[in-house]
Amino acid sequence: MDEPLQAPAMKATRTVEVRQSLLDGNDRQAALNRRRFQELGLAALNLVSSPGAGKTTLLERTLTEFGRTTPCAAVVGDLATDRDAQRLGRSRAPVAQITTGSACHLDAGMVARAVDRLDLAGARLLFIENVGNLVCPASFDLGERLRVVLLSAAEGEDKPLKYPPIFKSAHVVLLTKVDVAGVLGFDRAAAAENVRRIAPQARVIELSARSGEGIEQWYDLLGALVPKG
Ligand SMILES: Nc1nc2c(ncn2[C@@H]2O[C@H](COP(=O)(O)OP(=O)(O)OP(=O)(O)O)[C@@H](O)[C@H]2O)c(=O)[nH]1
Ligand SMILES: [Mg+2]
Repeated sequence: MDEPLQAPAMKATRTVEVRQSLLDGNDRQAALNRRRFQELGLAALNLVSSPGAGKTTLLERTLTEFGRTTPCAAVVGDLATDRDAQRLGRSRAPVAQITTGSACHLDAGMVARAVDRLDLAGARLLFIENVGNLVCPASFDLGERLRVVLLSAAEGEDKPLKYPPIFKSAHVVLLTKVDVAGVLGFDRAAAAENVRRIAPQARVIELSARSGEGIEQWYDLLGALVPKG
């Protein structure tokens, strides 16, 4: 009788231990990344959202417009293809694609290896576009200075209430695709209120990478983040 009762409990304990040591290892590498970015005079941003919330579209515009005066670089993670790296590379910024295979998030080691492939001379900001996923990236520090969570008008106002960990970990929340908020019946004020309830620490910016509404606020925030000197 004892055996079948004990086995699942032991398995659960081991799973927790393995997960904890994975996260500890990631935190150590994230600290190394953070120090490396500091030494390079670089501020790193980790962009997280569900698939299709508009990370790459915002970065395409940012690298072209903001990147004109402030050199930037990007690392982008997807399960497969280098489509996003190709899109971002049109700006002529240094870009590295990470293909994770089946992993649903980036970890600090993947970012370190991708950064090895980039010529970061002169770059002041490093954008890290995470794999589209509103759950797993919450637990993985990449060594970023700022975590930016995107919530698009197409997803509904309730996502901060339903996926709290990622929003609690955000420094900034971008409400994206506000150009189509009306047609989608997306209540911008209600969404911002839900973010404030779950993540009172986060700065909220409503923007559209398509129409350009709100984009100056985003650029002001990036400008303030650029390391001095
Ligand atoms: N109307 C509108 N559409 C947008 C906006 N930003 C992105 N889109 C569209 O949303 C779709 C997804 O955009 P992406 O930028 O590829 O989204 P993503 O978050 O990078 O997606 P993944 O990398 O797959 O997670 C594309 O069809 C974009 O054209 C916006 O501001 N307004
Ligand atoms: Mg993308």
